[in-house]
Amino acid sequence: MRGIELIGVPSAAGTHGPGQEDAPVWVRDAGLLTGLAARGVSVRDHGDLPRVPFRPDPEHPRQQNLALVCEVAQNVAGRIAALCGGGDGAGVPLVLGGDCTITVGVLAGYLERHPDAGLMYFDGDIDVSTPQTTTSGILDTMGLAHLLGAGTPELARIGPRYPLMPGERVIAFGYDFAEAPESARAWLTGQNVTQYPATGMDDPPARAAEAMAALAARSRPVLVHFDVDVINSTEFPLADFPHFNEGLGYEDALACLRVFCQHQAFGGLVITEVNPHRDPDGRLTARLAADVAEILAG
Ligand SMILES: [Mn+2]
Repeated sequence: MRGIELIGVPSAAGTHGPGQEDAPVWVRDAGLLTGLAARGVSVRDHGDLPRVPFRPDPEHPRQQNLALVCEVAQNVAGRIAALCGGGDGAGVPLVLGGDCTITVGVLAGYLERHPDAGLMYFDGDIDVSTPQTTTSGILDTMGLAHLLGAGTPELARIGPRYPLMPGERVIAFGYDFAEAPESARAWLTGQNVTQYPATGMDDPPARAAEAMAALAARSRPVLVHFDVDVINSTEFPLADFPHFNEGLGYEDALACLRVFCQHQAFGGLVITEVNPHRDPDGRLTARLAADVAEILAG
């Protein structure tokens, strides 16, 4: 069993309201750490990066808080590169977000050590908006676009190369058509990103195994971006931005996560978009934390 290098990124810089800046502490305390310890998983907890609460940014309506988002991403990149550089004894990174834009920073750091890495983008959204095409200006709807080199150069060019990821090394898994217009899906196809939308998906764990095998065959190790909004909010309303009656059921989503994280090529997990404000009594987060601990223990 490999150990875990844990880091929290308490940032809501890239989103539309408060909450996610408190997620890393919330998830740790919901039983993640005790669950991992109880299963004998060795965890090195590197603490949290500086807390970045949400703030409005009316001066930049098409790229809200871009400078802050880039600063957080740069910080994350530096920390991840250092954590992954610990030699053979280094565990796999487990990153607790924070909004979705932190994954751009995680990848930027990860690629310093793993230039052939793949990305399983397990998310209820397609995230291919750009400051040119957006209506909201919210950067956490733009993460995948920037990873693939589109969007604003300040964010797309933060890593060791440009674009950060070739499309062939990315799979978009679990987004719903309701949040992904045909034009966005076509753009992603044009980037050679293989897609497994949740809409109409039969047997999600089997599709997850197929997707993971395909990605691992052309890119290793595989980093898993897990936005909890990939889970139907009607059943499990923990995500910052709800997706009601869309996406995967809780059990199916966690079964897919299990497939990704227990694959031989698995190389790290980023958990994003947990909003403690959606879970006042902590029950949803406790369930998620227990299941994630069980999955990571293998
Ligand atoms: Mn999402």
